Amino acid sequence: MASEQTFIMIKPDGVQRGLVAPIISRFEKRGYKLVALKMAEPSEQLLREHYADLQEKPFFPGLLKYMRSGPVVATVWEGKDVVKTGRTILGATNPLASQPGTIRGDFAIDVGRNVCHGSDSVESAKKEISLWFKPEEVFRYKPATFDWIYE
Ligand code: YYY
Ligand code: MG
Repeated sequence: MASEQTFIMIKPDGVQRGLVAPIISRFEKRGYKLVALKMAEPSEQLLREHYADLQEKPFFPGLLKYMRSGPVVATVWEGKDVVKTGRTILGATNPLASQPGTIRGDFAIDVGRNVCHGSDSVESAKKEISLWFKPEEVFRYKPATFDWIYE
């Protein structure tokens, strides 16, 4: 099986609101494998690279301020179709448009406080993982549950 990876981040509001465990738990329970995790206070430079495609947007200064308002928890998850399914687990960018049962649909209201980030494509996942983690911080292992999750 091709081992796809995605970058999932709990944003400062998610950390402050005690949502680290519930967010991680949804990925674990679904069957995805945690391969990297750390708390960080991202620099402005890192965030400008992370959100490079949004630099010209009117909300960018507010996004930068929000993302630098406290520590975040950065994670990498691995498994079948994890990039697309990860986005489904998070919900829509605007929490008010997110279905109940998704993280944003259950835990958030405003788009500028949407508690989590997830890579939007396999290509951006690769870019984001290499931006936030050194290669040796991303682990390789076979979980004991593997054959109970994949046929
Ligand atoms: O990938 P995702 O986080 O769902 O949305 P993006 O379009 O990449 O925007 C990144 C980030 O920017 C979003 O999670 C909140 C913020 N944002 C905003 O504050 N106002 C908007 N109108 C759009 C996005
Ligand atoms: Mg995005």
